Parts: sequence; structure tokens; C-alpha cells
Amino acid sequence: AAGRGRVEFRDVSFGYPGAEEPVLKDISFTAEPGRTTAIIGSTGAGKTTLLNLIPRLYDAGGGQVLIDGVPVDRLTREALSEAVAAVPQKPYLFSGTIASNLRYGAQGATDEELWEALEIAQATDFVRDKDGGLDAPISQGGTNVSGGQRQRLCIARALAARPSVYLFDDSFSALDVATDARLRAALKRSIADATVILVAQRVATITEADEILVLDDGRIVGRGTHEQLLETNETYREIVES
Ligand code: M5T
Ligand code: MG
Repeated sequence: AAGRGRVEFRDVSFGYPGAEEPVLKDISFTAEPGRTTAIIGSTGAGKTTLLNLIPRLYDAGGGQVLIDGVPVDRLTREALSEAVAAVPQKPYLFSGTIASNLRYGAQGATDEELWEALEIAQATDFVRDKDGGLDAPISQGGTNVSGGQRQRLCIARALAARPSVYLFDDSFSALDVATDARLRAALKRSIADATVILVAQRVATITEADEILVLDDGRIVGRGTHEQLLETNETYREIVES
């Protein structure tokens, strides 16, 4: 992975082409390596949009997004895809095999490395149970595996790429509470040095974050730990208590 993976937003604004209202306004924060930064906010607040600016699915309209001090639009596509792995809100699998899906972004990974990624993603059991194991077929869109299995395969794909920055967009939502907890504990051990930015709805996922950003209508309206925000931030209380 390139650099150490410090992600910084400086006064970032963004609006979708053709839309009048910006979706993100004056966004500034730093996500440090070795730390988990959680983003919460109601539906439509701009969480996915914010994450998508990091791998340049879109470019910021104003301000800058930087990785290790370098604006993302000055990094090559290769450097950027080496540095950042994103698990999208609607994780996508391609037609092929489990292995070919996991190697997307990690062409050189050995089978052993793929099994390691699956182990962390809590996906070993169901892959082992599939006819063919790593070579089991996946249909276009991953329609032959469940939503939760799809999520875990996409998490394993991100792990196999060994980036310095992980983006998880609501990536644990289809998992039951116990699997979610095991997965996050395994992640904590195995990617302890990486920068993790995650969007989550489940309170347990958020409370462990080192810093939480509360997004409301495209602005950061609060930041801090779970305890700090519970005391100081009305929007946060409404979200976690709903
Ligand atoms: C934020 C609008 C969306 C909403 C706002 C992806 C996308 C979003 N939007 C567009 O106009 N075009 C697009 O392609 O932008 O949307 P978001 O970033 O998807 O919000 P979220 O991730 O916080 O919401 P959710 O439902 O995932 O919790 O006005 O219409
Ligand atoms: Mg979203």
C-alpha cells in the first residue's frame, strides 16, 4: 500500500451535476492511520457521497481531499487504487468464481492469502461448504449467494488488496449481531495499522470508533467519541436512540 493512509478533507464541498443544492458543505476532518473514523447521519445526509470522493468516484467541487498530504487528483489511478479499498453500500460480485472475485484488486494474492482474508471476514465456513471452495462459481451480481455472504466476500476482497485505507459503507448491516462483533474484532487485530472510515447504523459498531462524525444535511454537526457526543449532541442522541 502506498504511504500510510492518512485521509484529510479540507473544506470540501460537492454537488451532483445538475443539482442546485450541494450535497456536502464545508467538510473538514482527518482520518488517521491506526484509527477508526465512523460517519453517522440520517438517510440522504451525504455519507456515501463523502466516502465516494476518496477513491474519486467523483471529484470535490471545492476544497481538497488528500491522502498523506497529496491531493487525490494528483495521484495516479494505480496509486489511488493501491491505497484505498472500498466496500460499497451495495456490494457487487462479478460473474466468475469466489477466487476471481477476491482477486479483483489483488491479482497477485495466493490462495493462502485469500483464505486469510476470508477468515477475517468470517466467510471461511460458507466458502469451505460450497462445492469447489475458492473455485465455486459466482453468478453476475452474486445472486447465488445471500446478502450477508455477498457483504463478507466484498470485505474479504478489500482485505486481500491490503490497502492503507479501508472504506466500509454500511458493510456490516446484513450480518447478525454476533457475526458483526466477531468480524470487527478480527478486523481490529488484522488491520490495526490501517485507516478505517466506516458508515454504520448499528450503535455497537459506532461506539467503538475512535472518532465519530455526525453528518446532517451535508454538514458535520458534531464530532467526538460516543460518550462525548451523547452528552453534547442532540442530533447524535436522536440517531442512536431511534
Ligand atoms: C446524499 C443525492 C441523494 C441525497 C444526497 C448517490 C447519489 C446521491 N444523490 C444524488 O443526487 N445522486 C447520486 O448519485 O445526494 O446521498 P447519499 O450520499 O447517498 O446519502 P447517505 O449515504 O447518507 O444515505 P443512506 O440512505 O445510504 O443512509 O439527497 O438523493
Ligand atoms: Mg449511503
